[in-house]
Amino acid sequence: MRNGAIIAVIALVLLAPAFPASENTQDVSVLITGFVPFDKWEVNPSQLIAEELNGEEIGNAHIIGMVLPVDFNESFEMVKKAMHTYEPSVVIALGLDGYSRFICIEKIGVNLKREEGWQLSRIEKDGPFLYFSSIPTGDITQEIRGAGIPARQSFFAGIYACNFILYRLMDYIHEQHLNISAGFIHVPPLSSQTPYGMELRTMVEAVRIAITESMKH
Ligand code: PCA
Repeated sequence: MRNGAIIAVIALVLLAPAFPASENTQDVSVLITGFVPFDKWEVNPSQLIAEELNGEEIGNAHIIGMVLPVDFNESFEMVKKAMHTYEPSVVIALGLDGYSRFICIEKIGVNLKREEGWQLSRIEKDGPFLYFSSIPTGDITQEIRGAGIPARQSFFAGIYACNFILYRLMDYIHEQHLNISAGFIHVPPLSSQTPYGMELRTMVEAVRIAITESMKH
């Protein structure tokens, strides 16, 4: 009897990983952020994408879309709070690159920011010069292109709010040892904004692909 009980416990322990509890299949969350309009851009497509994806289910992930102010510290504080509230396994921040005609999957965040009057300073005084994003940028680029959407990997996210959020995100994840894949995607303007722009639904589709690929890692 005693031996039987021990064998049963051992069998349960060994078999458990093969039969994950069914409640575990829906509780992954993905945080997608966009920015409000800035400079001459009266509409920021990254905001519209985050709003559109908010509440959507992709695979077994629940998407949380949020919109950030174009303010260095305030934007990152909001992301940090959301990471603690929702405990996402993937965070992808989005922003507008007004001069691009591609979806740009950013690979690198640099430790530089542009202040008022084009003054340059470090984001983190003693931080590393760069961080790599931890979403699979190559696979994402390939899959988005495979869907017929113009996309490329980019190795410079600029020195403004978008690069800042990418750098701070990677720095925080690194410092806190969080198990989160994170990265940044720049989108072009909407086709209603410039002749070289892209339709909103195409951009939303590209970000869905990025989420799917990021969840595989
Ligand atoms: N694009 C800017 C900031 C906000 C946005 O959407 C950038 O590329 O830094």
